Amino acid sequence: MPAYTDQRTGVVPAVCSLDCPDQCGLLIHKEEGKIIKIEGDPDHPVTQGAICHKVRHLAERIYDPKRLRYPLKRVGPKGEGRFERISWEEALETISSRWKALIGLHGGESILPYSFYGNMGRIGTEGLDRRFFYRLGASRLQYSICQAAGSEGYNYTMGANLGTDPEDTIHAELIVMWGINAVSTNMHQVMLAEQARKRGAKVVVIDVHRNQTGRWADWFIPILPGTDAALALGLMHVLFAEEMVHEEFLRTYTVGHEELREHVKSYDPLKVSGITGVPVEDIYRLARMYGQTPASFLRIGNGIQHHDNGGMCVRTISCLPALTGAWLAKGGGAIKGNSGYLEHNTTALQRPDLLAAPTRRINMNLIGSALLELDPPIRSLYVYNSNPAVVAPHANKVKQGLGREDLFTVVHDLFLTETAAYADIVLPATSSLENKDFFKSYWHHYVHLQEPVIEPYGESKSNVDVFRLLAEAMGFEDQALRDSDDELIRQSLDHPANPRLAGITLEKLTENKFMKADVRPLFPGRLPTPSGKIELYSRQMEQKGYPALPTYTPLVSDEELPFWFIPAPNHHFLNSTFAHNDKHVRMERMPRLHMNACDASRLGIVSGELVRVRNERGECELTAAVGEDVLPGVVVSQGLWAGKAGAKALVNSLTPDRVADMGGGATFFSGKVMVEKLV
Ligand SMILES: Nc1nc2c(c(=O)[nH]1)N[C@H]1C(S)=C(S)[C@@H](COP(=O)(O)OP(=O)(O)OC[C@H]3O[C@@H](n4cnc5c(=O)[nH]c(N)nc54)[C@H](O)[C@@H]3O)O[C@H]1N2
Ligand SMILES: Nc1nc2c(c(=O)[nH]1)N[C@H]1C(S)=C(S)[C@@H](COP(=O)(O)OP(=O)(O)OC[C@H]3O[C@@H](n4cnc5c(=O)[nH]c(N)nc54)[C@H](O)[C@@H]3O)O[C@H]1N2
Ligand code: SF4
Ligand SMILES: [Mo]
Repeated sequence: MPAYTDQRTGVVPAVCSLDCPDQCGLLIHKEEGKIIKIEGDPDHPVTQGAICHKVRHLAERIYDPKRLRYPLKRVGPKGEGRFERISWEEALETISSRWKALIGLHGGESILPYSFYGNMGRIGTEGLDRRFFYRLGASRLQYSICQAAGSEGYNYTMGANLGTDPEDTIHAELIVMWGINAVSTNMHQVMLAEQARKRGAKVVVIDVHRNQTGRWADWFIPILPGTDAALALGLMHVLFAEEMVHEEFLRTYTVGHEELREHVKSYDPLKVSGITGVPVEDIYRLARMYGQTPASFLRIGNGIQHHDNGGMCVRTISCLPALTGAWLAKGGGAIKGNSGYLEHNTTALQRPDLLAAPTRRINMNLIGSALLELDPPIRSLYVYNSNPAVVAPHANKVKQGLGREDLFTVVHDLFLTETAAYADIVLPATSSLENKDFFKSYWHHYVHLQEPVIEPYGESKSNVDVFRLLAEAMGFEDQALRDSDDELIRQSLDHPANPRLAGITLEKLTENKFMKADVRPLFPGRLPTPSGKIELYSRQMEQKGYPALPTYTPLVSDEELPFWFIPAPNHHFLNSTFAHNDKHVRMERMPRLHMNACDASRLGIVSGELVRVRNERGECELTAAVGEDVLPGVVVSQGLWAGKAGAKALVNSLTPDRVADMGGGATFFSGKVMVEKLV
């Protein structure tokens, strides 16, 4: 079979590599070897031919003249962005000689890899890179910036990231989008909900911001930040009090329902209304809707878990479907994440045995403090698949750390990002359409194969290729660091411990491009919790010092400032990806601050005016958008702006680097700020 790269003109299949639950099947239209159009694969059961604007315009990013073509070395001060072209030989020689010297003097732990999911391909993102840094004996990164707190919380209740099959949610009769801006961040869940709606389902959105998802809902419920656990407990109070619980489901599939029944007596709607800002009658109305609809589905978003109390909040909400037995109805239940179904063989892929002795683990949410304060210090940082200068909390601390003269920094990326501006050496990365890799969604149940569809851009190289070259330059002779792409994919998919992947092989994927895992409904069945049941009461949590029952804990109020600040994602960027691409910046227009009309009029602020948002960590300038889309005392921005348009709009300069209650998670949405007119 000819390679897709040889096919100069025509349509070839692909998969979207971005950190987005939808993981779409794509069709790439080529002419003379160049991409001219990208569309959704109409034959993919979840994509159904539809994709977002971001990726419809992905070719603008792939052929953006600002894209990196060659390795670079820094010639100006750190952060300024002045670089000179060098060869790959010089780049590899510089890196390996610096690292050999550092390892000799200070040990491998003086080097820290920093990465996330700029590309979700498994061999390039958590494959050969892990092998390489294990072999190097580097400090290890705790991957906690995204869903860590919520996953841990959900897992105490359900045992793993296992939820409803999204394709079944067309049968749901009530859909609650809870802390998720799905119109922007999970558009195919919205398409599925639309199908359910046509059959009569109602859509409820619970959010601190009436954004496009709130506007799309049948019923939008505004809530105060960080109070969702109290709302969930209030709903449980009414469900038990009005006998709307599924007693048989509770007896058969849960532990601790008697304790929970007692416990939630104290969360009466009056008290809960005082905490959440949700009117008492709305709490009753929602509880009755939920209690009287067998096929109710909760889509639990990331918003609620980027808070000090985020883990417990998700743990609490995830108990709700057990009360009504919603798990038994087709399309009922909940999704926080579904990655538990598609587990591949991470031990074979990542080879933790290559690490000779345990090394320290560094929470990525604390990267600023880690660079500034750790003893013994981090002396070299290798960044790939991530842009920490923009995406990590407490950005001014991060930049100060990256600015350390004695820190040897290497950044591998497609663009000269804000992080790359601090690098000593910058390496050009291929886009996912130039590589081979396999992909698994953390929401739907499909596994995808990506084969290169275009030639590498300039001298750019994939993550896997770079780590193979670095291994060679370091003199590492292990076969594990020389395995081919195909071997890495085969080793990952060969996982007898997960029968759901049986039959999904490299060969079959090459033929089919995507395949659905063999996923069965959770009930009847045994969950991977200690008891095998849904743990409404969790001994595990008790042993770790958490309350054993779902509980509401108020946010940490670190400063006496008037506004909760929620810097959420936007529609046309993906985190900071696309924030450097003119087309996407134009579509998004400008960085805004949504505020309530009462607050704005008190401060003499009108829509369209520039305002300064600040706290003790930093400040930024945003354009006021005044109205009724947020409650008084709450301000919301959208998007991780970067490049020129984002020069003064670095929202993470304001966010706290406290860690959440679980998983070492981030608390992006638990900060406080003041807002003033910019005169
Ligand atoms: N267009 C686009 N799509 C994306 C991304 C992107 O940047 N842009 N990012 C991708 C990634 S990495 C992720 S993790 C997901 C994230 O996508 P989502 O799961 O949607 O999570 P967030 O967008 O972080 O937050 C969702 C919502 O939570 C709300 N929120 C904040 N605090 C609270 C609270 O205390 N209570 C309630 N009820 N709501 C609250 C916010 O206003 C926001 O509307 O999206 C992915 N998809
Ligand atoms: N204020 C605030 N901050 C947030 C969030 C928020 O909601 N609010 N969301 C947080 C969340 S949920 C997440 S997941 C993080 C995400 O943070 P990051 O993972 O850092 O996401 P991006 O900003 O998209 O950066 C990804 C980078 O990887 C590069 N890249 C893409 N493909 C490849 C590749 O194949 N190889 C290499 N070497 N590089 C590649 C891209 O060009 C891009 O610069 O941000 C977090 N930060
Ligand atoms: S970003 Fe999400 S919705 Fe857009 S194409 Fe990729 S997977 Fe699909
Ligand atoms: Mo994320």
